Amino acid sequence: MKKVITYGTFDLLHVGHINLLRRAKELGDYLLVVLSSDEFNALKGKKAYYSYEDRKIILEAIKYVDEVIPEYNWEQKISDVQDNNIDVFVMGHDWTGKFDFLKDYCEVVYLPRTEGISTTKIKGDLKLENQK
Ligand code: C2G
Repeated sequence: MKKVITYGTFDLLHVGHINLLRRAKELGDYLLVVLSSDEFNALKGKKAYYSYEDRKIILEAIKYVDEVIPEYNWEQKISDVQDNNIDVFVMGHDWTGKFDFLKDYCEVVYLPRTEGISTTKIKGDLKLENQK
């Protein structure tokens, strides 16, 4: 069984996330999503709208996703790949090159991002909408 792993916050789920998850799953038979904890998001300077628990429930409902585990820090990726017998690591191409150190442990694939959508854009658009 070919196992794929990807990481992210996946807040305010949108079509960019779904495109990434669908294409990640297409690279294997099993997709493990490592979901940023609320504490780790604080480290990334992000505050998700939905809690970790809610973002996990939402991700687990997606047919491309087989398993969701927490991401607590930047350092856990090598052990995640080894402990879960991962064959392919996938991220959007905004991360190109950042995780090449994983090439010693698995295939590393950066996929094009979906243009025109992001959680930040959604929050910004809604803010403007509410100011009208
Ligand atoms: N993504 C995408 N297209 C978008 C928005 C996001 O392909 N329009 C991808 C990102 O490239 C990433 C995934 O969807 O691969 C999740 O995006 P975020 O939730 O923003 O994740 P991020 O904050 O980049 O966290 O350790 C790595 C970090 O946890 C990645």
